[in-house]
Amino acid sequence: MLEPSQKYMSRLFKDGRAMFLAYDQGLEHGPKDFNDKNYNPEYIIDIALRNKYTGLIFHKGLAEKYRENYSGRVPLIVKVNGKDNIAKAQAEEAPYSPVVCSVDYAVKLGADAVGYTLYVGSPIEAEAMKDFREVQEKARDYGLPVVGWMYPRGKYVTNDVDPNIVAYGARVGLELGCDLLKVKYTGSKETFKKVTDMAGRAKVLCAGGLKSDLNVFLKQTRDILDVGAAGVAVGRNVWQSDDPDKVSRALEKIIFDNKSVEEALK
Ligand code: FBP
Repeated sequence: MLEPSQKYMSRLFKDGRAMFLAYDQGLEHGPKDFNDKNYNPEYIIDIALRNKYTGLIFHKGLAEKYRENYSGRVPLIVKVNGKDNIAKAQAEEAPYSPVVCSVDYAVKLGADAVGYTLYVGSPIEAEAMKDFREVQEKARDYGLPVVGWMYPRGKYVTNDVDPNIVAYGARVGLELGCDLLKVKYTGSKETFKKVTDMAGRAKVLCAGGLKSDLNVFLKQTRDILDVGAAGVAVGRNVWQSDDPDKVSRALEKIIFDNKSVEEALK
């Protein structure tokens, strides 16, 4: 197969739009992201099930242990590479995220897509590109969509949200065979258009980033959709909120019903 199967793509998208709940931060950031509710994967799964998420992003350990809670009820995206955040200085200089789950195993877990973080521009990017080639081609054997976390980073990247660098990251994802690209927000609608342009036929999803003011986050979401993004893959702005259902419902209205921020908050 040279493209992802429609069976999977139609689960991940509703009318061409996607809304994924990301919960890989336990590995990527550690406990500092969590409070006394959201450290528990069951709390996150319940948010996904109560609302209209079209994907739940887990590393393999959560996918295994919490299977009975989510399986068959929300599409699963398995992150197949990952790293912790303890050797921070090294990660800032030369980031590398090893493969921690094979595509074969992701399929056994019932994945509807696989996710891979590529630190574009890292001094050891060549290693990651080889890993990614194997992941991407194996995913094709199964018709599984490939979601690329396209994150320019490392000592040669001075500003990881510079529009030119985010757009370059998106283009790298298109060139390497990603079907969906998860990128960071560039700060404005105008600059984000360059990112969606460079992404070509790959679908662009925006990460949420650090928890921000709800209006600011929703405006960012409205803006990225207006310039061609397909949706969001968001974590902290939802599950660090005191009212994750309110955030989720507003996102649904913007993403699936094309509402304005004001209408979404009514
Ligand atoms: P958020 O919406 O919480 O920012 O999550 C998006 C995400 O890409 C996660 O999937 C991932 O764990 C994290 O951000 C990576 O963040 P960082 O930029 O610190 O590597």
